[in-house]
Amino acid sequence: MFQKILIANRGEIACRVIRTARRLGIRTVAVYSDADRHALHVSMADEAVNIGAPAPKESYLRGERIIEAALATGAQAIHPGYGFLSENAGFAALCAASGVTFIGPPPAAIEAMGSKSAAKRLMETAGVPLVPGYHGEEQDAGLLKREAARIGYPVLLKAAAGGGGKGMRRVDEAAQFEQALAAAKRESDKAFGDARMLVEKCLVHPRHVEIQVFCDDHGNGVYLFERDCSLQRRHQKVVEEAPAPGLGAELRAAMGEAGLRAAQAIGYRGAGTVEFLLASDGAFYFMEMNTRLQVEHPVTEMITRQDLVEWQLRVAAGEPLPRTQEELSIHGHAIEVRVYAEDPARDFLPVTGTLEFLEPPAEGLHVRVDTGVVQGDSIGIHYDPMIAKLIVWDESRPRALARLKAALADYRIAGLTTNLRFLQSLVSVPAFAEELVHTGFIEEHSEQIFHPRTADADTWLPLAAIALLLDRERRLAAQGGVRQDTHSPWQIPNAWRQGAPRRQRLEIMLDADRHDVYLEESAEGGVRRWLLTQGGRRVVLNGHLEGNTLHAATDGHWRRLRMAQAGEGLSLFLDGAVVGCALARPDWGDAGDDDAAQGFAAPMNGAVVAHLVDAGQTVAKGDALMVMEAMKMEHAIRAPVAGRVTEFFYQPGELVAGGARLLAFESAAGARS
Ligand code: MV4
Repeated sequence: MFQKILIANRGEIACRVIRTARRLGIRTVAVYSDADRHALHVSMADEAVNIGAPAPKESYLRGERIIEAALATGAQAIHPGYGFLSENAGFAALCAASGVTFIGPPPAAIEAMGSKSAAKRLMETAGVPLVPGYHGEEQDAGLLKREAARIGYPVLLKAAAGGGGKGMRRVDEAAQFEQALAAAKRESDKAFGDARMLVEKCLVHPRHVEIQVFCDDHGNGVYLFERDCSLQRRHQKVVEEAPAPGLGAELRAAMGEAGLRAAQAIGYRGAGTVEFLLASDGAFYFMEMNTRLQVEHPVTEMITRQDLVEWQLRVAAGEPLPRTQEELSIHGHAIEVRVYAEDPARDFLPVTGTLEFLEPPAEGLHVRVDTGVVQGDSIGIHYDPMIAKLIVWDESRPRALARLKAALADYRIAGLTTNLRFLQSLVSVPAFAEELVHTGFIEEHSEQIFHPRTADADTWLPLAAIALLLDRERRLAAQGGVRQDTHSPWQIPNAWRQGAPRRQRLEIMLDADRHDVYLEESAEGGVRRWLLTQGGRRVVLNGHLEGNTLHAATDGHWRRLRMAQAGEGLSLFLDGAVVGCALARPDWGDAGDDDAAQGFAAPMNGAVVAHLVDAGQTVAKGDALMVMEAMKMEHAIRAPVAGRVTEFFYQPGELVAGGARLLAFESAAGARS
């Protein structure tokens, strides 16, 4: 076994590999670009070597520099992770030529899988089922058209040098063929410098089911069952699970053995993944083979209870496979989602920023978080904006799904936009629980996913009201919104007015809808209660917060909800449903001195748009003093009484955290806030 290895990667996969190496007593060398000087993987490794500027081609793709670092530190092997150089045959060959073991397949195996058409011809000889089609070298348009007619429309034109959906074009009828072929060839030539085409029968909404295979240097090969990765968006995997829902033992064995044959057909070594299209009739067809450890390998690890990186290290060091096929079995069900710094509301635009608050769910038997970042880290422009992989496991798929929803509810991130709510909506689509997964799933259910039904206000509005009220109280108290004497009724920011009922108006955003409610607080036997009125509706509320759990009662019906800060407001999670809520604007109520006592707290995260008066300028009650933007709306902060602003604490353009004090105000009567 190796004494020291170098990890030629960054982020979560580098940390993950280091964790296994450390467990095996193997010393580790990290490599890092200038942008990753303080990254987690650097601090986790025993040694670290700078390999250049942030741009991947100046650092993580510099094969020679990486091998130089391995030789300089005495690393005997290099683990490439995924992406970067992990499927670069030239790099694998350079490692071998430099006397450094490449922890992966032989260069020839990488080469063989580099061309889709060559790969398919290889698979054909190995008896691996292919989609009915043509993948020959002859590219005459007339021949291709005749092949399409033989196959039967609709057909798919696929770039031989393509992959991952790039260079695919569907043709529904013969009349479109010539024009579509010409366009597909142009695109492929432009993208890959290679215009060769495959023609295939187009399968409607197939599933993406991939087989994890492993081969050693002693002629042993096993499959570690399958993963279903059908939930994809623009050919990026979003949800991966193992085993594939509804796959019977016979089909599992047939696909596993076909995957193994595919690997053995190319003299494979190490970890590999053979991707199949699974049609609704149970027929399966080879799609492509990936000659690296996949991002989604943890779901396989969770159900087989194997550490695939340990397998990689052992096999690369010449050891036999740690298990035989008979010693492998499936335990329970695992699901993985990828948490990204991206904005689903803006077509999944990657976002950059600082992870000001980062609290993953607690890990254990049922929850695993593979991440390469910690709170305070920035997500930049140079690399994939993945924050973490969240993997859950339980005895069954329904229980694993429940774990996933709870873990997503417990994943709290602030400081930049993430896809967490999108993921929660996606896995909450009933069809997902019903196992109706296929490659068109996200498109088919986009309405439910991207515009989840506006919450049932009857159920959620009272819960949102109590959640927002208690959360605001807690945040103000934590930010000094409550002066030292926390026992004085004057200091509790709960709209208490001497001699007046503690009644306040809240405008609540429930998902996309605004609701006006009134809350009148009273105390019975020391227990706080509120009467919520909205139109003719009256609900008695009780509630208290314990960390991020809200205990709330509506008319005596107690429930426990998870709460998470979400942008300007909160996400509330109950029974797998998730609802966003926020205070649409602060309750200035009937202007009174004590409004000023609330210290003009920002109603929610937002940005200052403009100051509308000068500091020191006398204003009348109700005059707008400044404008904030939040929840994509502008909010005027008004003078609760006649007086003057003595100081603005934030300038136009500055970001403001919810609850932060915006300005200092002196009423005409001399009361300061
Ligand atoms: C197909 C197909 C339907 N019929 N081939 C997409 C990228 C590449 N992995 C192959 N892909 C497909 N090939 C035939 N003959 C549908 C897809 C496909 C797809 C496959 C797997 C996962 C997600 C997908 C999303 C869209 C289309």
